[in-house]
Amino acid sequence: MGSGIGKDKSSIDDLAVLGGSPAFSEPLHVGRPNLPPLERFTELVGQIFERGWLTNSGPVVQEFERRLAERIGVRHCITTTNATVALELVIRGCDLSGEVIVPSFTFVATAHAVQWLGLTPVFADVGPDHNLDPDAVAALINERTSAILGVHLWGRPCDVDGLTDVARRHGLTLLFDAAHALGCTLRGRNVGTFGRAEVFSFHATKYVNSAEGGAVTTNDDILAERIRLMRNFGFVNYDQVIYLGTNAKMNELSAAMGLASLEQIDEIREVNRLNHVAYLREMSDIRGLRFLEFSATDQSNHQYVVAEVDPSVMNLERDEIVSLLMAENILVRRYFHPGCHRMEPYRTLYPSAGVRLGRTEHLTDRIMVFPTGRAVTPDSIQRIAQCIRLAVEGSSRLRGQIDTSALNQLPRG
Ligand code: T4K
Repeated sequence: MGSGIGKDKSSIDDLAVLGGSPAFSEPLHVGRPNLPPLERFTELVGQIFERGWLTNSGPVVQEFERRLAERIGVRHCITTTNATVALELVIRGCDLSGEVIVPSFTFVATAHAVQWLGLTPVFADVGPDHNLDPDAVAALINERTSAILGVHLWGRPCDVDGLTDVARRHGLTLLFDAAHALGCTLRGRNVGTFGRAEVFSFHATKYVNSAEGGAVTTNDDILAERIRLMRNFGFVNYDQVIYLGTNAKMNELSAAMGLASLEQIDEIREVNRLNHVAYLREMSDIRGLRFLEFSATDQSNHQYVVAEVDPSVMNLERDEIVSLLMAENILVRRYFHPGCHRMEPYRTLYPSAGVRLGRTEHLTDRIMVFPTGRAVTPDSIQRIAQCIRLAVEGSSRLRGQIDTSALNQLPRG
């Protein structure tokens, strides 16, 4: 996992885009898993081998669910194969129909879950906090609307009060995609307890990881029962099926990874928080680069280090600085470029959505996300800052000269 720090750079000519050697000899990724101690994982796997019980709500899954529910302070936590499927179960479990209002500024899974079930995702713009703007949501409600699906982007909670108010006034179901927000709070209350249900992701790149995995949390007993049935083909006992179902079960090996990962979250939160502080310290003086801040009173997992590039001040486009950093082996990401509404099938299905998504388009053209977690050290953050500082100082020489075409052709892992 070492990032292999290369030679120091002292002038613009040392930048890799101008022929210098990369700042890092190995790629520094966004989303490197914060792996739990191998001994703890193998201890749990050893127990799984002894029991010979691999899936179908085994003891490790049950323990993972119990600990998550306890930590979040919610009555039900139901794990699944991943968060995308968890969203689908929730949407189906709530009997939604017609239109569901979602942000376009999110990972495409949020919209896909709605579209996959034959409903229509209606994209609403976000506010300055990058989350759904309740006024923009209210303006899109009509007789076909059945729900609002907010996303706590970057782990910063939505305007829950504002969205709850809109949902109540119009009799809509309110759900949250909390894939980024495990361990985050809003005025002291844990994410995972809002709306009718919330959905978490335990993908390898997440704060808590089970390699692949997700969960639904809810205080709604009826919905919880439906989701438990749906994730296991609708079986209520050995032979009896009483509900339409699918196979969305988390297996014991994933749960072992999840449990071991959950046990280290306080330590990872602190690593992430200190990295965030270091990014702010090293780069707050760089013109045209503004890091997203987090509430001082609420808790965050600091899983994402997010910055906005202002090209008119930096004198470089976001994609130019991203390409320049990639040449240095700093694989910053353009989450969530270009916005769901500009991806297929949505751009073809809903071609006019962009008209009302001014802030979304502004952000998706300017945001970049930096590596964090255990894979990042204060030294590496200093090194990243050095590259950006040299680029900004030499921007008049670099502007328009950096080839950004490769960004749209990067293979997926
Ligand atoms: N809602 C929201 C708001 C979400 O952000 C997501 C997922 C979901 C719903 C759906 O959750 P799941 O159904 O996945 O549970 C990644 C993840 O694949 C995705 O789970 C996540 N959001 C999204 C924000 O990030 P990519 O496109 O960045 O994946 P990828 O494969 O490029 O991985 C990122 C980097 O992580 C790689 O460059 C290297 C590193 N990596 C990755 C994996 C898988 C590792 O070092 N080891 C690994 O095992 O989407």
